[in-house]
Amino acid sequence: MNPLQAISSQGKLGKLQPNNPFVLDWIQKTADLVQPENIFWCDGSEEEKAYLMEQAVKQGVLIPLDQKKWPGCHYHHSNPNDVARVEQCTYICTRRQKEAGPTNNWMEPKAMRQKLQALLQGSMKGRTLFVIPYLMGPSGSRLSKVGVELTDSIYVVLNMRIMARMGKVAWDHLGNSEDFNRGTHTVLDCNPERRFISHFPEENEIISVGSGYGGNALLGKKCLALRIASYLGRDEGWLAEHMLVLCVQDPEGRKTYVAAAFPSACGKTNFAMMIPPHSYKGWKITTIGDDIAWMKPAPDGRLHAINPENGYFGVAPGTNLKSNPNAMKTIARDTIFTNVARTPDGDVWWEGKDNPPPADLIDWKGKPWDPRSGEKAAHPNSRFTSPMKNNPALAVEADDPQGVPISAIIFGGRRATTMPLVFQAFSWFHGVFVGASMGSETTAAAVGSVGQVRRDPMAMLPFCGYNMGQYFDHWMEMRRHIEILPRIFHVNWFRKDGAGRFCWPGFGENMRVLEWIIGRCHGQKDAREKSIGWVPRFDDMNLKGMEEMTRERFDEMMKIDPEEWRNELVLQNELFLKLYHELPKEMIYQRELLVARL
Ligand code: OXD
Ligand code: MN
Repeated sequence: MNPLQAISSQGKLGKLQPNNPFVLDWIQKTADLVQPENIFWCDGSEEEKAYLMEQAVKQGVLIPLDQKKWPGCHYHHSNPNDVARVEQCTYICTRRQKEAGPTNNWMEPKAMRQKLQALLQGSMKGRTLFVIPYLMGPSGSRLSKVGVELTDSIYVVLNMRIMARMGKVAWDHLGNSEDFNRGTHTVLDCNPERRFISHFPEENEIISVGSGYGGNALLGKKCLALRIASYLGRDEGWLAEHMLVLCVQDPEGRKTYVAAAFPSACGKTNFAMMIPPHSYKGWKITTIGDDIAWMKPAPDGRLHAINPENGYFGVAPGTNLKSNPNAMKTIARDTIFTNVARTPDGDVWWEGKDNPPPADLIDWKGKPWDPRSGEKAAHPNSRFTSPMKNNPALAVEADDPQGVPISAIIFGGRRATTMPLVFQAFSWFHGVFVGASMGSETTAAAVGSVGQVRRDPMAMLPFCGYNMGQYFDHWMEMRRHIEILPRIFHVNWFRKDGAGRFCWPGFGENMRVLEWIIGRCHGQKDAREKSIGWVPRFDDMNLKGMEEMTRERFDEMMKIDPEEWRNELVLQNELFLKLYHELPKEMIYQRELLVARL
């Protein structure tokens, strides 16, 4: 018997050990370091889920909700110090600092490993080490990747089995190969002083300690599918992006696939699950993914995208039957709610849910909520974790190993000023510049101040696993490998008028913008050339039924204000100066062209 078997769990479950010698060797070394009492080898089965759920409830990690109202659903509240991604504790550990670039925290790998080694030493004494084999992407896809996460958090296991394809499917995909991501995670004592989300892209490895929060602890998501994958994508000729992917089907049955990058908590899930307004008879939107896209040129000459995930880790506040009816149906069963408010009889509530707050609400910190306190009942970054298959608008292509051919790429930020509702870039290079110079207001998805405009290139600032300047270069370079290039657009749903009201109603009405975008891709919609790109005129967009959208209001929403753009250029320059040494020349050229046009 090998030593790993000796410390494997005693019951019938938790025994799916692979034969892969690289996996076994690494787990043995990790187990020797963290010294767990048990090793539980997850198989991803329903039986295992029932067992782990029961254990999590016994341990008080999960609270079952009212099973009539919320079948299969559970509640979790986290340590109040651990509610969001921590960019200041997130590191890219490459041998040379230049490789990580000026937008990432960097530490020399040996130094970081030493620090982590000390923290990991004996950290799982008396605890169970769960082995989570998982596959990012559809089974059988040339784009999919295997990861193995070792964690001492049962909450992480139960979330990972929603977010990724977990169990035998991953071992089968891996076979005897050495090509898998090694992920080690432990919550330790959940102390922000001892919190490190460390990436070693050169070794395809992640070590995350001190946090149980989704983006820091579900290692398949931001750590592997974005930071490590972006690094791998650069070397292997593909793109790992913070993008939703959706399918638009028009009344003739033609399908067009769109990828869109928005920063965290800016409505990607809502956009990916959008229901078109009533007047759009015969139009249908289906969801391929709501957060991450892996895109690679395919033999048909087009850029094909898959969603590496298998579930949604969405922001609860603001989700309701008007903003996102499909999400409300998705979360109605088999969902884990984290840090929303709850009632003693097993209901959940958050700010912006359809109903007013029920009496006896317990806030996200577990205390009775006083509506007069001025405090939020649910944390602004409270979340739901739901299986993708619950989504009534799930695209049939979501599981297609070939992925879907992308016709349009949309970049978008949350901007109260400056940015019009929509414009189209003149070319691929100009589009890359538009994405690279994107700015957005910060949100509660990361610890720190909320509402400040910062540069967030391609919505990847917190997620790019290497030098951002090289990342722009990689985007430019992709042009040579894609025969039929997607068109590139920029949108802003959040512009405000002089009275501080949103210019555009958003949500389902975004279909009107999408229709113009699709039309542009197929050469069926007109536009006017402006300094910043191609913009729709009032008559180019379908605004039927939007009485409030007069020509004057439309013009105000689309205005390119010279003063605001002068300021924008200064702000863009801050990032470009930071990246100056690695910035592709084309980027500087595009900037000069914009200045000249403005
Ligand atoms: C997320 C994020 O959780 O971007 O998707 O923070
Ligand atoms: Mn995200």
